[in-house]
This record gives sequence, structure tokens and C-alpha cells, in this order.
Amino acid sequence: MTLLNFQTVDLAPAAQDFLGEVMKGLSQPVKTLAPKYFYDDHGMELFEKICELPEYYVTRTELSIMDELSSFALPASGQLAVIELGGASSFKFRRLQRSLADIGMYIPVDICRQALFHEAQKLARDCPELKVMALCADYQQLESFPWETYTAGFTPVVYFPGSTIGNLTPSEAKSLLKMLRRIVGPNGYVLLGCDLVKPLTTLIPAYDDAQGVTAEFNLNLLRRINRELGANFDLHQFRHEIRYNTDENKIEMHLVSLASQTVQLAGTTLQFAKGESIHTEDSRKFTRQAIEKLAAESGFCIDQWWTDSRDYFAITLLGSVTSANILSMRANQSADSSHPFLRRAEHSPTSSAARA
Ligand code: AVJ
Repeated sequence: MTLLNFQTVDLAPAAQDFLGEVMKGLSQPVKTLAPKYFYDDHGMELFEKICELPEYYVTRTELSIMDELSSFALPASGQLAVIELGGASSFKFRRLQRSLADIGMYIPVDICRQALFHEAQKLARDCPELKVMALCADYQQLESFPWETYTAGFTPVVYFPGSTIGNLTPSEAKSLLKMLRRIVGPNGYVLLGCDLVKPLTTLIPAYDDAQGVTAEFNLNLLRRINRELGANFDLHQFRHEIRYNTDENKIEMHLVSLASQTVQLAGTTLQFAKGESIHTEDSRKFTRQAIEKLAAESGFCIDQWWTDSRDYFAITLLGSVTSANILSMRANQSADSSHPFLRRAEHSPTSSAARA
């Protein structure tokens, strides 16, 4: 059966230079590995398990905020095209569909081709009114993508959930948001999920759970390097460790060598001292102020901020800083000061060009 509302575009993200990046990361004085490599098939399964752990409040809290959102519509000309970064699973998008009015198109972007295409096709089958375009690409390829060809007539909304932005350094996060600002243009939006700063008694267990699933997830990176790059890491000789970096408000994941040892990788011998660590992930925690600053530096302002009762997680709507935007905010402010920018979907079923 051919689906008229479904298409795929494959930019064939360069099989990633996995070996090159691993070699480079492990040859530095402070050894690092990039967290994007956690997600092989087993890594994805483990991450799904993490999301269900009692200690890992992140996903649960984000979903609870989405479930609490009453229907809303964004000032837009035409329907919305939601571009989801890391959209191999359509799970969160399906929740978003319940709250956000007028979505006419969905563009999940991911490097996991198989899962991406499969899930997107299922969604297209379930939602015949929705145009679905699954884009297999990495983030760097998005800047030069001919968006106009696909999203002409739609208002673009980039959806970046899960606090994945917390994996990036502040300067990477800023460049990414600047790129997103160029992609969505002056009339588009970014809907961003951010995990918030909170007491360590909650944060640490979320990344060091009692069942050891997160440890397994971390160690699986070495298993993957063994399998795909033919290295010989002994997984029993490394230990999962969580550190909290107070200066930068970030959780760090490390793999600490339990012994002085060598590992063979593609003809190179890597040395590990006892106690030496491989830094595998940063998971930054944000304050509203930090997000405001990040937004401002990349040409956005916070149009809306939703959080849970404990202030654990925030979903924030970024709109571009244009005079039209600011004017429409002022115009709406007197009508409903608690929601200066949004219109309730019930009262305005079609989206008028509020900012046009
Ligand atoms: C998917 C990057 C948001 O940082 O909380 C979970 C990944 N790492 N447990 C996070 C993760 C360890 C997760 N992100």
C-alpha cells in the first residue's frame, strides 16, 4: 500500500566517522567519547528502560507537563510543520498532537534510519490528514537543507524535547539555536524541553540508579566499540561513575578504569592508568535565566514557559525576536495576561496570521 501522505528523504549522514572520533577522543590527555554513540540498538533499549526507572524523573516529568497542557494554537500563517530533532520515535509527537492545534506536517529528523522510517510510516498510516516527511540526517546537514521545497506554506516549529540540548556545551547549544533560528525564520518557533537545576539528592540517583541500568547504558558504549571497531575493552575493568559539576550545573558520566591497563583499537595501543576516566556525557541542568540568555543570544525570546509543580523540567516556546512579535505580544497582553502570547485552540480553530 502506498501512502500518499508519507515520504522519506535520506541525506545518508556519513556513516559517521565513528572510528575517527573514538580514536581522537581517546588519544587526548582527558579522554572523552561522544554521547551520541550511546544509541545503538541495545543502547536505545537501555535508554527506554532508563526512562521507566523510578529514579529517572526526566521523561516522566516532561510527559506530565505535556499532558497538562490545555489545547493551544500558535499565531501562524498557515498550518504548522513540526520538525522534531531526534524523532526516531513518534511517541512524544503523538502527545504533542493532542495539545498543539493545526499541525499539518511532521518532519522527524534522526540518524537512526530504520527506526525513523518505520515509526514515521506508522504515524502517516494512523494520521491520513498529516503530511509526514522522515528525514534521515544529522544536525549539521540541516542548515543547507532546502526546507522551502517541503515546508512552503507552513509555519515551521522545531521540536527538540527530552533535554537533549543538555548534552551540548553552551557554545554548541548557542550555535544549534542560531541555526534553528535561521531554519524557522522570523515567523517560526522552537519548542524546547530543558531539565532544570535541582537538589543533588534527586539528580544523582537519576543517573546512578539502584538497578544499574544507567551503568549498563554507559558501559554499552565500550561494548559497541568492541563490536563495531574491533577493540578489546574489558567491560569488567571499567566502572560507571557520576559526578556533579557545580560550576557548570551539569551531571557528568564517566567510565573509570579499575586498573592500569592497555586496550587495542585499530592497530593502536591505548593506555589507561588506574582511576583514569573516560568522560562520556554531560547532562546540563538549566535555570530559567540560563535559557533566557541562551535564547537571547540566538535571536529568540521565551514566548511561553511551562513547568511541573516541582519545577523539575520546563517546556519552553521560543519565538523570534522581531518587532511584529513584540507588538503582537503587547496587543494580546491586555486580553489575557497569564498567557500573553498564546491563543486557546478552542476559541480560534483556524490560525489567523496574528504576526503577519
Ligand atoms: C537523552 C541526553 C536527555 O541526559 O538525561 C540518561 C541521556 N544519560 N541517563 C539525559 C541519559 C544517562 C539523557 N538525554
